[in-house]
Order: sequence, then structure tokens, then C-alpha cells
Amino acid sequence: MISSENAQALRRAVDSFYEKNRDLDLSYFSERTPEEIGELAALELDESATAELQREAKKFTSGECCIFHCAGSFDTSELAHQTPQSFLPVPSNATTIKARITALLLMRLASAVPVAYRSENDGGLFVNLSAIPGSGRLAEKSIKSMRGHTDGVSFPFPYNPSDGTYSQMISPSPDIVCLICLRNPDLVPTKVSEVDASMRRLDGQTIQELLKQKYIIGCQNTFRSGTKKILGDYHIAENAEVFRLNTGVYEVRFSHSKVVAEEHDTQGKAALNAFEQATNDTMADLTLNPGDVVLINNRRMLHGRGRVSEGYGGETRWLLRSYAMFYENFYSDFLYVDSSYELIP
Ligand SMILES: O=C(O)CCC(=O)C(=O)O
Ligand SMILES: [Fe+2]
Repeated sequence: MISSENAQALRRAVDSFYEKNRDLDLSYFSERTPEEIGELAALELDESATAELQREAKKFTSGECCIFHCAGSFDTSELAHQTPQSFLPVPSNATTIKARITALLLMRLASAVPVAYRSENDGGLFVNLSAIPGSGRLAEKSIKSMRGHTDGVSFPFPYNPSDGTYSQMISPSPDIVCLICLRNPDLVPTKVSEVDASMRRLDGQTIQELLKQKYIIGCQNTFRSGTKKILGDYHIAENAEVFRLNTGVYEVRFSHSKVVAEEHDTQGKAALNAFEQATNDTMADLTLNPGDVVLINNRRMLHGRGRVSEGYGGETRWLLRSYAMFYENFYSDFLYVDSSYELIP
């Protein structure tokens, strides 16, 4: 967690950048790429804040911490717009613009590139997370509690040069999930569980099982229609591993409902159940307040949330979500040629 002095320094930097760039376009990024916006906003930080924030960010980038929580890093006192009832569009007003610039700045400090997937919400770099009315799958999901999961779960782990070349043009799932809290009146908890803590509860055989390339990983709901449109069918990963060991560090992809073992694979099923139990046992509340931005390591930590209260629009719960890739895992080959941040598919 950053100090309140540094949170104030972030606000000053973003205010100053905002005043100089009043006509900034945060929907199509026609003039400046999201990465450039983060870079330029970071230049507005005063020197002492830069040094301290960089130290904090580095702990996250190096993997020493799985979460970079910047409480109170932007101001929400002027937010008048009602909570949207769909992922897009993100309403454009001073509060949401500054909130997004703050997130881009923090990604920059964390040595990460902002990204989106064209197959999810039409490639929107920031999307609203709020209650969606109606009866479809996405509407129902929008208020349910969520058990621990990683985002983009059916997409591969980052390309590892020692594995040879990548065989298909499916970008890796995001390294980082960024949540920005605009409203959370009922203090619905965001929940997090560190993979290392869960693993300490697993025996060696279970870990070996989860390293095997034999699971089937279904498509995250928000990617369903987009992957169907772009790839011809819902994306699904077969012969997939849940854990991978990458230079001495265990990385994970997991979602309770999406990752399954083959019908007769009792050992695989038992291993998934054991991991599920371990994640439930290690889940902790991380309640976000308006003005908080949090970067979550999407390979070393699972995230979820408590149930969202009844009601839509008005002043109900409203987060923004974005993704990022650490520089070392970002390959521009995976970008659409006409975009500076949209990954294939
Ligand atoms: O609403 C939240 O707090 C998180 C939602 C989430 O994790 C997701 O939509 O994948
Ligand atoms: Fe998620």
C-alpha cells in the first residue's frame, strides 16, 4: 500500500497532466497511445514521489509482492454521473478520465504495457464493472459473487523463448488485472488469494498433477461472443496445464467453473478439488474504496469478489477494469496492426 503523501503526489501529477491535455481521447487513443499517456503523466510526478513510488512498483514488478494497492490515488468527490449498466462505454468526465490516467501512470511505474483483447468488449481498454440489468449470462454474472479466478483463463501463459516458437496467434492472458474503484457504497469486498499460500497447502503429487498438460479450459464469459466472431468458435484450451514452473516461480491459470479434467481422470479431478479448497481457505478481503487503484498479478494471485447488492445505475457499485503485460512478456507481434494496445484475438 502506498503512503497518503504518495497518493497526493499521484493526484497532483495527474491533475497537471490533465490540465495540459484537456482534449485527450481515451476511447480510440488516436493521438497518443495508452502507453505514451502513462509515460507522460509519470513525468509530472515530483522527484521524491517518483523515487518512492518506483520502489513500491518495483516490488510488484519483481514478484516480491503480488499486488500494488494505491489507495486514494484519485479523487471521486465530483463524480456525478450515474453508474453505467453495461461494460461500455465508459462515461467521459473529469473523474473517469483522471482515474484512467492514474491507472496508466501506475502501469508505467510497474514496467507494464496497457492492453485489451479485441475479443472481449470490442477491445475496450477500460470497461465498467457494474450491475447489468436483464436475464442473460452476463447480467446474471454481474451481481453474483465470484470465486477465485484468473482473467483470460483459456488463453496461454506468456511465450517462453525456451519453448520454441508460439504455435498459434492467441495472445497470452494478461499479466496484470487493474481494478479502479469509482463507487462501492456497500463495501462489497474484492477477494484475493496468493498462489504460493495455496500451494503450501498442497502435497507434491497434487502439484505434479496440476503441472500436467491435460486439462480443458473453457472460455471466460466475457470472451465468448468475441472469440466466436473472430476465431469462428468460443476459445477453449485443450491439453492445458493449470500450473507452470517458470524460472523457479509457479504461475497459475484457474477458474472454478472453467477448468475441468477429462471424465475418467480421477487424479486430475482430485487435484483441481484440492486446489479449489486451498484457494478458498486462503482468500482474503481487499475492500476497495472510491479512489483506489489496484494492480493484481494475474499469474501469482487469484481474485474474486463478494456478492453485489441489488440495484442498478444510480450510485451503485462501479469499478473500471483494465489489463497490462509486463514489458518482458509483451510482444508487439500479438497486436492488431491498426491498434497500439489491442491483442489478438
Ligand atoms: O467485480 C469485481 O470486483 C471483479 C470482477 C471480475 O473479477 C471479473 O469480471 O472478472
Ligand atoms: Fe476477474
